[in-house]
Amino acid sequence: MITITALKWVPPSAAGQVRDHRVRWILNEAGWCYEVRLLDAVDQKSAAHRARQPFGQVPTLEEDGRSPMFESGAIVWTVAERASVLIPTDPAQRTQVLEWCFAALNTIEGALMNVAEVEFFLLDEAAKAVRRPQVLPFAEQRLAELQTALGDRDWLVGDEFTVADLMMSSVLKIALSLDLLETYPVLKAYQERCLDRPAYRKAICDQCAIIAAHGPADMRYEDTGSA
Ligand SMILES: N[C@@H](CCC(=O)N[C@@H](CS)C(=O)NCC(=O)O)C(=O)O
Repeated sequence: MITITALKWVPPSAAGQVRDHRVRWILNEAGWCYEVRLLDAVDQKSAAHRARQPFGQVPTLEEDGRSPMFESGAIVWTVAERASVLIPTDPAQRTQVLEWCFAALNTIEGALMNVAEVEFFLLDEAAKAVRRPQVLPFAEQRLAELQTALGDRDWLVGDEFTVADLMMSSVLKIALSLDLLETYPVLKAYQERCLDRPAYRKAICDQCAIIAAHGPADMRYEDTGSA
């Protein structure tokens, strides 16, 4: 049995964005069933969860007889490899897929998250106005470079959708939520192509159903530890 972790609730604007959608997506692509352990803020801090995820985050994946895993990219890659889905058999292409997975999570996601932190988490408008020009041009540069690298190809590696496209299109959801993709029509079309998969749609639908069934009180943000 496979068990993943997800958050009980996030603000509606973040529904469909929480990174367990990546793990749900690859498990759906593999056709592997899984259960979900829902966490609130207290659970995230618990020793039991820290043993699975040192930073108290989601997602994680546990499976009977195997060590628990954290980091969405590592989980997606490992499931894809074990299930032999969305990973080319050709060694050179396989290496390219791995490169693009790291590029998605390191080169692109970091740049986009800097902008997301300004737009979604900084509350002070004056602070936003100072920070935005420090991070936005760099994110835009990365998107432009990615668009150039993709060129007129449908997929990042080879002729088929791979886990590189799964990871990159998931990361580009951050750009979409920031309205940054309009300027990059090739990337926008690429992302739409990647997300047009039943396994993705089911992942998002399942995540959003859990979030809709809960509310902020379920997250026990203010728990004092006395309960
Ligand atoms: N690099 C990690 C990032 C995980 C992450 O940022 N998870 C967020 C949800 S999308 C989380 O758990 N946030 C709650 C927290 O950090 O306390 C991964 O890709 O798995």
